[in-house]
Amino acid sequence: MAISASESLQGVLADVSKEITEHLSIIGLGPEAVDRIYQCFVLTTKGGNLLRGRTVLDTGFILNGHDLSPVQSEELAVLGCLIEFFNAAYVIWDDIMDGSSTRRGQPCWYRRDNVGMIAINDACILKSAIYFTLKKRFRDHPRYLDLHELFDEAALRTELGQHCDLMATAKLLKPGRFTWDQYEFIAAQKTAFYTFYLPIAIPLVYLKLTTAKMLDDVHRASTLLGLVFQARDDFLDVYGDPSVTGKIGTDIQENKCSWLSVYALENCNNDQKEVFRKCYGSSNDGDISKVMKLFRDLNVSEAFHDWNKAMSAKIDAMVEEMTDVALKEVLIAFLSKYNRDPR
Ligand code: GPP
Ligand code: MG
Ligand code: MG
Ligand code: MG
Repeated sequence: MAISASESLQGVLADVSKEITEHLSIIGLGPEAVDRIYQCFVLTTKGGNLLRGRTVLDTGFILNGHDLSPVQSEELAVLGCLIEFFNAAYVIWDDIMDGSSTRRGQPCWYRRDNVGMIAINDACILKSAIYFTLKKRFRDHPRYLDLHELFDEAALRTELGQHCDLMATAKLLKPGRFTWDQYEFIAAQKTAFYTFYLPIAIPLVYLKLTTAKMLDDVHRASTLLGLVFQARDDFLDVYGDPSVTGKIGTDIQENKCSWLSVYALENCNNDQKEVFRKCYGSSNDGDISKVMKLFRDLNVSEAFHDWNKAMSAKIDAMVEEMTDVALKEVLIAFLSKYNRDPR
C-alpha cells in the first residue's frame, strides 16, 4: 500500500529530529537531555494535520509539472518539516502567552509533567533547529540565502502580529481600537504569513521559480486565506467543541481583539458597550456569561456564518481569476486541505 504524504512527512520529521539531536550529542549534551529534546520534537509536532508541511510537498509537486525527483521530494519534505518546527515553537510560546490548557486534545507542552517554563527554551531549540537543518542540508543550494531570509521574515511577521494581539490582552489596546483594520493586520501577520504564504513561497524559491508577480499573487491570496482562517479560529474559540478542536478557548478571558469582539463592538449600543467594557477580559464566570449573552443578543454567531459564507465566495472568485494555471492549482489543492484546524 502506498504511504500517504502525512506518513512520509512524519518519517522525515523523525529523521530530521534525529539528525539534530545527534548534533547535540556531538556538542557534548548527555544522553538523557538528548532523549528529552528528541521527545519534545516528536511530541510537539504530533497530533495536527501537518497542513503546512504537506503544502510544501504538494506545491512543489504541482509547480514542477507533477513530477519530483527522489532528491527533490526528500528536500521539499525536509523544508516542510522546518515549517512544522516553526509552528510547534510558536504554538508552545502562544499557549503560554494565552494561558491555554490543551492543544490537539493533550495538555499544552508547558503544562506537561516536568516541562513548565522549560517549554520556553524548548521552543527556542525548535526554532534554532530550523537554521541548523537549513545549513546542514541546503548550504550549497543556490537559493540558500533566500530560504533563510524567508524563515527570518516569517518570524518577524509572526512576532509583530503577536505583539498587537498581546497589546489587547495587556489592555494597552483600548476597546475603541478593536477595529477591522487592526484585526486584519493581526491576522495577516500572526497567521497568514507563516501558515499560508511561507508553505507556498518556500517551494517556489527552492525550485527557482519565483517572479515578483508570482510572490505578490501568493501574498495577496495568503492574506485573504489567513484572515478567514483566523476568524474561524476565533469563532471556534468561543463556540467550538473542545473534543473536536482539541483546545479550550481563552479569548474572552484574555481580552483578545478577535473577530467576535470586533463585530460586537461595532454593533452594540451604549449600554451594551458598557457591559463589554466591564466584562470582556475577565476570568470571572459571571462576567464571561454576560459577554456570551451580549454575543447572543447581537446575533454574533449568525453574523459570523454570513461573513464566512461571503468570504468563501470571495476566495472562490479570487482563485477563479488567477491567471497563472499552476498557482491556481496550488491554491485549489491547499483549500481542499484546510477544513480542519491545522494548529
Ligand atoms: C496563534 O493565534 C498565534 C500564533 C501561533 C503566533 C504566535 C506568535 C508568537 C510570537 C508566540 P491563536 O492564539 O488564536 O491560536 P490558538 O487559538 O490556536 O491558540
Ligand atoms: Mg492561542
Ligand atoms: Mg494567541
Ligand atoms: Mg485562537
